[in-house]
Amino acid sequence: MHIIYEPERQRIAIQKSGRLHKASMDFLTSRGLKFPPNERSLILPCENYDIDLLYLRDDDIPEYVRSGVADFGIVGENVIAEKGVELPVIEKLDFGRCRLVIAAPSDSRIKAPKDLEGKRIATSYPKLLSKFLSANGIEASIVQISGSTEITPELDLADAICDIVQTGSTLKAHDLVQICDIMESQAVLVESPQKKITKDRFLSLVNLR
Ligand code: PRT
Ligand code: ZN
Repeated sequence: MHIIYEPERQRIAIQKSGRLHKASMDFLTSRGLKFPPNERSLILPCENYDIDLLYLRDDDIPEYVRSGVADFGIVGENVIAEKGVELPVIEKLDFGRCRLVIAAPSDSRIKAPKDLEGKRIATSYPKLLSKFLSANGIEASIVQISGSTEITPELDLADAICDIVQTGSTLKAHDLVQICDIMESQAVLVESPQKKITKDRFLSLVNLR
């Protein structure tokens, strides 16, 4: 598909599918934006404003917004922090709330952060984990995997995990106990540092400026 670049249109990057998709759509429609039903398209034009939605993997949203390809994005603070991208936050959106924690099997000797010394920790958040470990003077090896970290201790790929927790039921199902918190997170509306004059139109439209 050939996408024509129309600089006067605003682009808002949101998660294509997953935990933040519906709440992101609901936020935009609650501010008056109307969208047609979408089956497969990765770019969805707004029906009543010069705005296009970009449907992306959440991990890609910070880079799209940083580079200015998207003017705005809705993404979890955890993802922005892991990518190490500085983006101005316009509004905290009060959904997608979760925590990044370290957890270990309940029968393990790992009960506190210092017990992680020399251990293997599986995570999809290697940068945030690495920062936490160095800030606490702990040397441990990071096992980087892309998801389902909770299974790694029982398969002996790791001694502990560093992952997102919301209700705690996944930890419980794998007999894992939280050792410490690394960060709290929620979805945020971020704007690109690349200025566009028309950006203010969107912000006043959604009553944010
Ligand atoms: O496909 P794409 O890359 O876009 O999506 P994804 O699979 O990477 O992310 P997705 O849809 O799972 O989550 C998107 C964002 O939602 C995350 O980056 C967080 O900001 C936020 N969020 C809120 C969560 C959770 N709650 C959550 N519970 N992200 C993940 N989880 C997972 C967690 O990884 C663990 O496996 O849910 C499990 C734990 O949940 P509880 O309720 O059992 O504790
Ligand atoms: Zn992702």
